[in-house]
Order: sequence, then C-alpha cells, then structure tokens
Amino acid sequence: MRVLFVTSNEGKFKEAKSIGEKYGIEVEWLKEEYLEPQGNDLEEIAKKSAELLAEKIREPFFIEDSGLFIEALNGFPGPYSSFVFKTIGNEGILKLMEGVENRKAYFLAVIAFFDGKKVLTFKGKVEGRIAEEMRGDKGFGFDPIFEYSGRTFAEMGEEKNEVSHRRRALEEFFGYLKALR
Ligand code: ITT
Repeated sequence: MRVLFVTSNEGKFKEAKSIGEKYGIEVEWLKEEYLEPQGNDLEEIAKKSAELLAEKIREPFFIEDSGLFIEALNGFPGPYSSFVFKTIGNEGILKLMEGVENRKAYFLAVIAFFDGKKVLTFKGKVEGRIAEEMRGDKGFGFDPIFEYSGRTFAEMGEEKNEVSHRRRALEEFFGYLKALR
C-alpha cells in the first residue's frame, strides 16, 4: 500500500518512510510547502491545512503538523514551532530555559489524512525534558535538546522511531489504513 506525504521537511519524511516500512506501507514524498492557517490548536491547523491542500491535490494524501510544548513556557513554542526553530533555533530555546528548573516538555504530532472525500486526524505524543545543552548529531529540528529517558532524540538515531510522537501518530494512522483493506 502506498500513501502520499506532503511536507517540506525532509527529516519528517525520512522518519515516516522508515516507520512505514515496519508496517508494510510505502510512504511517498511530495515536497511542498503549504499554507498553514494560524491558531493555537495543532489539530485544527492540520485539519484546515489539509482541507485547503485537498482543493489542489485532489487525490489521497496526508500532512503532519508537529510541535514542541514546554511546560515552563506555558506550552511555547507549540503551534509556532516551525517559525521559532527557523528564527531562534535550539540555542534560543536553551537561552530561554537558562536557570529554569522545570524542564518538562512534550512533542505532539497531528496527522491529517485526506481520503479523497474528507479529512481525518490522528495524534501522537511523547513526554520528555529540555536538556541543559545540545547533544547528539542525528535527527533534525529540536532533537538535540529533547531528552527522553536520559538521552536526547539526536543521540538515539533510529531508536527515536520506536517512541516518538510521530511513531505514535503514524501507528494509529497506518492501523486505520490497514483495517480498510
Ligand atoms: P511541513 O509543515 O512542511 O511539514 P515544518 O518543518 O514546517 O514542515 P511543522 O510545521 O510541523 O513542520 O513544524 C514543526 C517544527 O517542529 C519544525 O521546526 C520541526 O523541525 C520541529 N519538529 C517536529 N518534529 C520534530 C521531531 O521529531 N524532532 C525534532 N524537531 C521536530
């Protein structure tokens, strides 16, 4: 079974492809940046983005909107993660977190799947903490500062795909696709 993943982010695509292989699903990449309406709710943003994109693509596809939510910063950067990563990056987040004791954070991924008629959503979450410094050279985005069970995602490599928010959301999504057959 094949399914089209629309994303401008190669890191996201590579992980989805690798996770898809475990489920016997071939994830195809359509590299494209699409319009994301602003908002505070990741699920709503993903759903609306997919509905807008569906007018153009017309065949089944999925997108995935993800974000890093830091408890001490009241959930920042959350839905603004992409912009914050491009502007202040990991260094900026570490600076904001200097001297902050509560380092709890989570990643959330929302998949919005257009099945040819309507949009369905699937979610995945992983809890961790913001490391005191960047560690590791694998992965992408905020991986060097997101610590899970003592190691950052950037230190975990392929093992990240066993526990990540993306894995959990894709697991639900692929389970749904397989049940359709
Ligand atoms: P598309 O919207 O084109 O898919 P994007 O990079 O803009 O790509 P998002 O809007 O979902 O993706 O933004 C999420 C941000 O959070 C982005 O900067 C990612 O690098 C980062 N991010 C998402 N998942 C991550 C993960 O597993 N590890 C580290 N950073 C992640």
